[in-house]
Amino acid sequence: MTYTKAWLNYQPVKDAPKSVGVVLPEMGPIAESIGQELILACEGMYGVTPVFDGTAFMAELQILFIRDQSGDFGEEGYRIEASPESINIIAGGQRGMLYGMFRVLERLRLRGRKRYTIESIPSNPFRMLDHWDNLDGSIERGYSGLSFFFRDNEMTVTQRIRDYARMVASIGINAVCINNVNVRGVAAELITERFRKPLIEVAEIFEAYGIKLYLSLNFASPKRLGGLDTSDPCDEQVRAFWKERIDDMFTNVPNFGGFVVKADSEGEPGPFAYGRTHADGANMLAEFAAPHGGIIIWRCFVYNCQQDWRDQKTDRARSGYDNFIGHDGEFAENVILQIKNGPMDFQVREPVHPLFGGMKNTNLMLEVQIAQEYTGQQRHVCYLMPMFRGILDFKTYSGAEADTVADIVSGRAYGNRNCGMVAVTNTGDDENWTGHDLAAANLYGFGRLAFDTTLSPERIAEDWIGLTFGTDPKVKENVMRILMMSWPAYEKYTSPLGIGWMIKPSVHYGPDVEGYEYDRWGTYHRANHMGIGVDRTPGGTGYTTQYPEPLASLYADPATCPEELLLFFHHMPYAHVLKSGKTIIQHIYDTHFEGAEEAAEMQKLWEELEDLVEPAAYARALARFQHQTEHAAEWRDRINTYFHRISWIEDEKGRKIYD
Ligand code: GCV
Repeated sequence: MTYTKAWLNYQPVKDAPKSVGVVLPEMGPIAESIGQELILACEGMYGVTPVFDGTAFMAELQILFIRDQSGDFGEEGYRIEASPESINIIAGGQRGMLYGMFRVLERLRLRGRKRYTIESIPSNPFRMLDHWDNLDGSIERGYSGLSFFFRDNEMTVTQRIRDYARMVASIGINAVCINNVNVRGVAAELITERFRKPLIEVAEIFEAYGIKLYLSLNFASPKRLGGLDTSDPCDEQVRAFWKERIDDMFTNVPNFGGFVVKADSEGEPGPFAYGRTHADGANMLAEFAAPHGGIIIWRCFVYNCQQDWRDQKTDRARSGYDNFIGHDGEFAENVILQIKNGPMDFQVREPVHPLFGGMKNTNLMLEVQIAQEYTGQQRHVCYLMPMFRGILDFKTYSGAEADTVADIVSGRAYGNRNCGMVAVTNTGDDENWTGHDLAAANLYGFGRLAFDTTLSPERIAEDWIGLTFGTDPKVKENVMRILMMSWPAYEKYTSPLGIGWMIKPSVHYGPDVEGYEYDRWGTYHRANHMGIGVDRTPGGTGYTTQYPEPLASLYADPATCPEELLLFFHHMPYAHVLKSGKTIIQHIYDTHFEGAEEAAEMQKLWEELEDLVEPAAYARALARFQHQTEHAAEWRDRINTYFHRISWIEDEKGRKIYD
């Protein structure tokens, strides 16, 4: 299948030098990738093949790689000193050179040959992508085609994996887990001989781009693969099973990073079945991975998914914190806890997960989802960098001098070495990689933001637009407007004021206000004829008490609770007046009309680019914008009708609401 080059699309540029010389005094797979990329880029941009020999210094443009011995840049940082004639990329290791080179190529494409100096050291040690790819080729919550790692219970090793590795290395990703955290059926056998050969091939491709290969494992493997009658992490035979498997994987698969584990979560097996804690489970695996420098990434997405909707005390939002906080400090140094950004599940708006401020003596990783499971599934545009920016900037009040989420997950706040950011990725084998062409902005953006957590969403979008669509000012203006209005618009026409859900069960797409209301998943809005929202104050589920002060009090009082989260924390009457002067019900009507209009406006902004964007990309995205406009109107009408019917309160503006 053919596929686009996304943002690595090296189109001819204006100020092309007639010759390019490269001095790269390095050997090995990463150095080779650097050389190959420079050839590709210079041929595409300038129509010249760079020389790598002694004549390099005579070229009109020279690119020099210099190894820095000071240690200041670590393995991954770099300094670029550029002028129109020569560019020095100074780094402490080859990964730094690789990242520096990609930044140089971006600048050459976006701004031409200029004089500048940049220094960059990644904010986060781990910058990871998690694939939820299944062995049969399907992708759980995947909205851009099938897997390019697996098909028909086999691994596929193709050029596409190399191009994927190039793409994600260009944004600084250094770890990728290739299989779904729900490890079902034959996927459990990825840690056996059966998949060894293709796994080594993928690991080697990744290695050439500075990416460690990770696998999700099934905690019940001792029973399922080893024929034991238990998977108790404290059982000697179970320990022996894991030691043998883990030694084998690290010894025989080069560039292997470790494992991701979803345990005791949504039906996946875990230590609870044996009366053991998550620390027992994670540390046992970590003990065997440690001699190899391996990492165990343990997910905190643990909650009761068999809840009774009548039970108003049990609160899914509480569960991550309740299950893990008591184990702070117990996890081994090579365990990283992977925590979703919010306490529920990647909704369009959630408070920041209280574990970020809570677990000070544990390595933590922020998990976000660019697959847009609940934010339009790559059919609606929803540029998520503004949301991620807000999460990273959130002050946890956990006590350290610098204690935002960015400070914590970078390791700065509490001196942790193993930590970072991970995204559930949005790639598949679709022609454009990400289903919606504009969804690639989330992939690109996540990598850039994980590498440099100080970047603004606008700055990232500007770079992505230029690299993907070229530098036409109208394209830049319109696509920027679309991206920046997209998350607020999506929030407006879907569920209001932080309450979340209201989507069709299972598929998680399209409006269904009561879809999850009487279900077992702990996802309720509790709307009745008087009001809506979940009381999570001390008088309700008590979730607010999981935050330190002043956050606990701030959230517990409707007068100080940030309004965009009001219904997440409080059950409020429809007649409650917001700071805008509007009642909640009027806010619901207004935002739904506005959001649907904004969806139509985004379509219009795209249509203005008909002759300015490559025709195939234009057509692909246009079809999605048309769907989004219609679907946003459906959301508007369903939500407004529902609340009109149960509240009996009229829209002040007398607009059309169906009854
Ligand atoms: C991989 C949500 C999704 C599931 C996913 C789960 C998780 O519940 O709907 O498909 O499972 O999150 O993060 O493990």
